[in-house]
Amino acid sequence: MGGVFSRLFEALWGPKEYRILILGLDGAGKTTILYRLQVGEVVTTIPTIGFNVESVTYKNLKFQVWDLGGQTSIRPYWRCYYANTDCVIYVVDCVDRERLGIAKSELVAMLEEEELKSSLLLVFANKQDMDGAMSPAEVSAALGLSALKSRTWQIFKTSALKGEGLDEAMEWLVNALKTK
Ligand SMILES: Nc1nc2c(ncn2[C@@H]2O[C@H](COP(=O)(O)OP(=O)(O)OP(=O)(O)O)[C@@H](O)[C@H]2O)c(=O)[nH]1
Ligand SMILES: [Mg+2]
Repeated sequence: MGGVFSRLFEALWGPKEYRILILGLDGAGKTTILYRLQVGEVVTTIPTIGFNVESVTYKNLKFQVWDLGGQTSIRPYWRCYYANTDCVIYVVDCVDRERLGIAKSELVAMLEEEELKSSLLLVFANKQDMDGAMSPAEVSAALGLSALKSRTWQIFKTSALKGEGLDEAMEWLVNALKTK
């Protein structure tokens, strides 16, 4: 029955566009990831004041991807974008050990928000190309991911610079959305 309605919906309004938010502390690599996903290249970024939003198609699914600025003063505005989010991509700079605690508290606060109750969570353990980068297991433990209840989540090691790990993560997302 649901299939009939979704086909009817698609016929009338076109395929559903999934909404993704890319969040994480400043400098984690969010904007670099957005444009890696969209144009497949590394672009030169400047710190994001506000947001960037782009349409990305992957495996025939359409995504509206929002990349929000991560500086301390901008983080309170993240919540303005939570409604109707299908997936949060939370980006962690794996060489920024000092701020892992802040990354955790921002993540925990975000996941408590009612509007994100049914959102999937993808964590990108980014900057894996750099010496001394923390492993996904270390990041996962530091963020307390295994304690998350009733949340579908996964962590991937990525290098936005080299374009590594992004395909695997998007593959997981496509499958997770299908079974959501
Ligand atoms: N070595 C390495 N550098 C990266 C990687 N991803 C991003 N960077 C660099 O990290 C810096 C910050 O990247 P941005 O994408 O601008 O970071 P952001 O998360 O959008 O930062 P805000 O907009 O301030 O929230 C840039 O110099 C990027 O080139 C990566 O995987 N490896
Ligand atoms: Mg940015």
